[in-house]
Amino acid sequence: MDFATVSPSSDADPFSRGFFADPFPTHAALRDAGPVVRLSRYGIWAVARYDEVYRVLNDWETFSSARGVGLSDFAKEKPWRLPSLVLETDPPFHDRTRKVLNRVLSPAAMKTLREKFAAAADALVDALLERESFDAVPELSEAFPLAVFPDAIGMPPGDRHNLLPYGNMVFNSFGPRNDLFNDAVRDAAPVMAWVQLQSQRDQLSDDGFGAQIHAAVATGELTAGEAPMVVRSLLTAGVDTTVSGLGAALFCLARFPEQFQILRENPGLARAAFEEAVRFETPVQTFFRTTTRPVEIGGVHLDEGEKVLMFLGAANRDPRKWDLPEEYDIARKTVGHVGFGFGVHACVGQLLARLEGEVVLQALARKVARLEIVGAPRRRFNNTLRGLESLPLKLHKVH
Ligand code: OVV
Repeated sequence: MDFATVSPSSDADPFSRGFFADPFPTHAALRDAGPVVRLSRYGIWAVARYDEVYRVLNDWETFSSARGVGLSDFAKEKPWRLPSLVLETDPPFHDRTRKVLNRVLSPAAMKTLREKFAAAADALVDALLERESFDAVPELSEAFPLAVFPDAIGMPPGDRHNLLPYGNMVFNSFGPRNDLFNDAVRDAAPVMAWVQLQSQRDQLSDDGFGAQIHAAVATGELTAGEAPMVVRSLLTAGVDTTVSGLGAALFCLARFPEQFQILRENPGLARAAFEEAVRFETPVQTFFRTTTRPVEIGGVHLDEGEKVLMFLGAANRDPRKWDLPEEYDIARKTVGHVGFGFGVHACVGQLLARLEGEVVLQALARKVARLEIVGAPRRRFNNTLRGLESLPLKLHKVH
């Protein structure tokens, strides 16, 4: 293709507070502008329609992760942290670390955790039912992952709260060097050192995910240097994401009370209700890829070495793909949503995330008559994650 193609362009800033407060009109405009759109502010390409997001996710040979899945191109800029051995790699190198994580986070592994997680969810909801009202972000959507996930990893007690600012930092770092990025990484050194220490074998119990990752050194699957880095990936990707996912589910069920009543009548829909919240709110809103060759998307030519921004949240509400995408409907067939990505990099922790979501929503479905929002919810702004800072809530008891 050596003829000029006029490609759609947008001056939208998808990393601004105005956008984060209400991304949906811009999502619609980007989808309607064309299958691929130039974002003039950043000199990058973007895909916001379902079909193109799906295509980019599923073609790792053309759309590489090894040059970083944020705006920064590792071929041109030094990464701000040591690149992840799973997120920021391509096959075949990627598949070695991925294989270990697939095993550690397998369906069989989830089975061993279910009872413990369900008991923790029941206890937390029971305690919150005794309260007049509470802030569901710190006291439920953050408290639950912090109560179960560090134990599942086998982390030592104490300091576990550091996981939240650490995740916030890393997810901000995928964006441009705006104030969110700069504020998040300003005091990064101590928390980075803390995470590195937590990732060492001698810090971890003998029976958690951490020890299981380190065991892959003995089998020759990982080197001794790689194992702590793979543990780091769990510590990075495992908390803020599920916090945002649980917050999304609570916010949905509180705003759509008829859906909560459907869930109460059939607590077996808890997993579906969580999944639909992941589609509807899309906790991880965006990731980038970098083109490894010249490629055409919908008649538009992209050069090699171009950053492509995938709007996962826009794809999950694309009316070309979904019926009534703006409705939270726990009976919807959500199969195919891209809230956990797709392809070789699809969320490796998605079974754990679903387990957490399921047990919390089951506890609510069985114990709570109604969720009432008792104050103004506030958004938390992050370059990658969509979530809440505050959700004042009251749980009404079943009588
Ligand atoms: C999916 C994800 C998000 C953030 C960090 C990582 C992975 C990692 O592997 O470090």
